[in-house]
Amino acid sequence: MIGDVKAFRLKDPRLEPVAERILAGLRLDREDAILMATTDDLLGVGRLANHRRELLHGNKTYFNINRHLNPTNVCAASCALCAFYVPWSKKDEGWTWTVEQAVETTARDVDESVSELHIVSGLHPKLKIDYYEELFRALKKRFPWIHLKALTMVELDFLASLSRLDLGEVIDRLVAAGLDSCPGGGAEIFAPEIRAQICDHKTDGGRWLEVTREVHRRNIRSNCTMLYGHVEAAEHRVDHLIALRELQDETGGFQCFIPLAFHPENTALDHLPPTGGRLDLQTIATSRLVLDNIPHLKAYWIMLGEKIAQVALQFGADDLDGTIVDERITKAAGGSAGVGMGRTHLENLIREAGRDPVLRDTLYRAIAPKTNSARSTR
Ligand code: V47
Repeated sequence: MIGDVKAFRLKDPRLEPVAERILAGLRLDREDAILMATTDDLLGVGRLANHRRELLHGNKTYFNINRHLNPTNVCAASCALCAFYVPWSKKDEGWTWTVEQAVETTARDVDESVSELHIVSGLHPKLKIDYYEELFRALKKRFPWIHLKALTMVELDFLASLSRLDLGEVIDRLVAAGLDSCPGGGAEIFAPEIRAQICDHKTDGGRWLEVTREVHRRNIRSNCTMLYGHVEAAEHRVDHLIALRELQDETGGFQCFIPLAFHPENTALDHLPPTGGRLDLQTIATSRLVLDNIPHLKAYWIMLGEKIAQVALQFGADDLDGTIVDERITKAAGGSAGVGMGRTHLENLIREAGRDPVLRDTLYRAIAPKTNSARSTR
């Protein structure tokens, strides 16, 4: 383990005082974070982030066996960043599954090796809370071992206003129906001037944080995300990270942070270029350094591609997400990383990157490998 600033081989001398602070286990302030996000010394920032990552997780890299379920892509919000939705006025061009259809679609690809269902949808103007209660109950009945990681803060907020219910009641009812934790989507970039350009009609940043507070207050864990590589600047990314860190100081309810690389294809922002590897890696490393109180950082292979996700494991990330199978949000926006990955392939990617794979559940508890195993873990 590095104990001396020299061992970081920093090319940018401005990073040295920050490195001293990192070695002393001290928190980065806004200025430090902006420096990390903007310096040319990518490898220096990477080594600093890797130091923090190895202090937290040693050589372990987590992954899970999961499936995605998107019951509808019909959405009231029409965000410029999104290629997944169809607006209500064109609802016949999209899909909206009944509870039975959603369960049957899930059943095609689920066996007992799958530990998590990741469920997110468009903001459908007719699907009120009773639809989701029924869906969660039906999924739990059919797949009783499965953890339901479902509904972003934006969806919870929308469900509360659509169903004319208090947010707390919405969360309590969904938890009673089987909700186990929440995914981190919809956070995008909190700065109002950026939100106005990428997702102007949805839950604002302050409300996203408030809804999270309500979720965490009920002891339900959630993840958090940041969408980068569109019209934001380094300052917006840093302020977003600091807002997440402040909330985590208060609640401790975030398990994992996922930086999401913007994919422009088929969106209203398709004039923008996709992110490059440098921005991907520097954003991951900066996030690891700023978010000193969020235990895990996910290199989401679907959005990063397999190769950058592997390298990210040396730049602060300790998790690759999962096997997924049917991912639609990134695919709609031109993502080409593939639709699903076998467990063995994920393990091999992690090993080739020099790390030790750990199969986890949604709450980051290690799952013991099955000894009799010729199980389907696609
Ligand atoms: O909320 C939408 C983003 C999110 C695009 O919690 C886009 O474990 C890139 O949140 N280009 C959904 N990103 C994905 C998400 C997620 C993924 C994996 C794991 C977890 C978790 C959460 O994707 C959306 C939005 O922020 N998104 N469109 C796009 N064109």
